[in-house]
Amino acid sequence: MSSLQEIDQEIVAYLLEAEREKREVEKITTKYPHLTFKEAYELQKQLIEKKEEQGGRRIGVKLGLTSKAKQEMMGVHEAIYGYLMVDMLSPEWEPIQFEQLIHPKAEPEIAFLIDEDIQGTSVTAEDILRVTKYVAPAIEIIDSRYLDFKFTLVDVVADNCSSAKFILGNKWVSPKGLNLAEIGMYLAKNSEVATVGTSAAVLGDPAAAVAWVVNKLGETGQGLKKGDIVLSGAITEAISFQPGDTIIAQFADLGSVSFTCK
Ligand code: 0L1
Ligand code: MG
Repeated sequence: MSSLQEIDQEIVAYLLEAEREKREVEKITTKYPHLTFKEAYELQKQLIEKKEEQGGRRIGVKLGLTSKAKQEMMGVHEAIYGYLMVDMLSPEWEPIQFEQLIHPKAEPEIAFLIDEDIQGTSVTAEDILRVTKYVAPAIEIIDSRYLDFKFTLVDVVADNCSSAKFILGNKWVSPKGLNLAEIGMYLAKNSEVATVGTSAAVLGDPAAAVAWVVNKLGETGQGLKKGDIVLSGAITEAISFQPGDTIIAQFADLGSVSFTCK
């Protein structure tokens, strides 16, 4: 019988290899159905540490399952979080290479640039606005390593919440004076509107979502650092794209962000 440590190493290697080889794989709970939510975060931590050992660098945090609709779909009542690594950040002018991904989808989000370390377990949306230098329009490209994007909560947390790439718009604005809970937006593919939403879909207010993740990190003695980027969660459902497609997310007050897939 394998020790827990051996199983963890095996799972982390399995997920990293799937990502490296751009190959979808069976979800880990098929082989290990008794893994818990807590163990999933431990696996995620080990996966990120492995990426760091291989030269990766954390540059922030992302939230997932922030909309009630997605939570209900997964049968959960809480959001989830993962980490953003430097190689996930793709400049707006650089095409996304489809062949470097498995079955990517794009979703619109609001990014926060944190200007002051913040840690705690009773952090509020107001605290987040106080330490946020800028907000910006963002598109997250999610690319679950699992077959057909099908997984349980445990699977997706261990897989760093399907993180793959993200793109930030070039208009960064102070959140002061903005009503971040009521930003309307649409996501278009090849000039056709694909989804429409408002930022209230993100736990009622994206700043409250960022407060949620800080409080969650606070439970394990972590927090956000000055310079961190936070992707606060998808405002609408994610859409698939193919080589040749151009995706744009247009936000009221925040401007737009786009990418082309090659
Ligand atoms: O960023 C996200 O909302 C993704 C969370 C994981 C669920 C998914 O891959 O759809
Ligand atoms: Mg997302």
